[in-house]
Amino acid sequence: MSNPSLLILPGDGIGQEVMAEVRRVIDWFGAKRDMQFDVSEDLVGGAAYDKHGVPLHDDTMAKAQEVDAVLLGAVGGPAYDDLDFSVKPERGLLRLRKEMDLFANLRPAQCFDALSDFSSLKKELVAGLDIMIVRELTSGVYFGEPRGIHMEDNMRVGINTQRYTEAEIERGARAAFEMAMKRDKKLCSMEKANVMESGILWRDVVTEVHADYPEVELSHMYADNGAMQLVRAPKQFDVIYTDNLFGDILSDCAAMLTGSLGMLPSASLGAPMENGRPKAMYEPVHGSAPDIMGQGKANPIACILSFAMALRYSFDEGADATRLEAAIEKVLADGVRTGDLLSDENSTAVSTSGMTDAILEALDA
Ligand code: GGG
Repeated sequence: MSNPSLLILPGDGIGQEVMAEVRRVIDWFGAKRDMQFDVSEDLVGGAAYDKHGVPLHDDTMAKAQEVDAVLLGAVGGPAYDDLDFSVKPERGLLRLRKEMDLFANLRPAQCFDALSDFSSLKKELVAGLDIMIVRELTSGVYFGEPRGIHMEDNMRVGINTQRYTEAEIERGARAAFEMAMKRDKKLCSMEKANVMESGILWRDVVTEVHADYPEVELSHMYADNGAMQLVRAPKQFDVIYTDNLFGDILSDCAAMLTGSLGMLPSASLGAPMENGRPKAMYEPVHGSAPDIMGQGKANPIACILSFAMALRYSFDEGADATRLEAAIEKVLADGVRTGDLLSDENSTAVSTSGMTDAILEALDA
């Protein structure tokens, strides 16, 4: 039987730095757990644009469709800000999500004990926090037509369209209810049904799907209230289901409850393939962070935790995913910190690779 295949797309900025660390973790699993992957690497985002003039080459797209899982770093950067939207680095990422049909984006926001003692937030607010945000990823305002900037009465007008079909809302809702069934059986759906037609439809469809999951306690919240509640009392939530744009914003908000955006992994899952496993891409929630690139300051944990999600959802290696997460928890408990994380006089400041050194050491122990 052939080894499971993994396509690595480091992308831009700190995406390249954190992915180099994930490759060390993959190597550890190969050497110490006899877990062999067929790993290939390719370009996406600005790096692909620099070489091919497009943010994702067709050959790379084809490879992504064939492998068992894609692991992506981050895309974007100021060097590409003035490019036409059709070739911006982010378009490479959106193409992968759309053409692989990765409609369910799982964004877990977990607060590790060692990071719960914020100066700006009360410890009891976030200690033990464990939320799963399910973001619809292939539709909504990111993809709706018409879109563009045109002239009207001698003025530029920018247009985006928020568009959802009931089928799109429904399949994401089913993924969210299934997730709730495996957890605390509580689902909060967030939209803006007070001001948006798509929000009204969203609320209707989620309520209809609820009939198939009577054990799950369903609530609805306007997304602006949801943002406030996330900061005010985040532990009221278990699973949150929301659309593409609100999901992007709310998960960044939730990230700060965990200590840093550098802590949040994600899994983007589609329909099952022939082998029964979902089409999948894993990436840290953070972007390319051009302000800290090349300085050894990036926190590799979000990307390493994304690999842990790949072990769990694509490779049926849940025990090894837990082993990796436990190693990260230990390292944080030991006070090892990249610059983005809360530290005190007992902490040990480390670089990007220093954090991985500590994680590998904990895995070895
Ligand atoms: N690793 C995530 C990343 O690179 N994000 C940059 C980006 O373009 N994100 C768009 C989005 O997820 O809304």
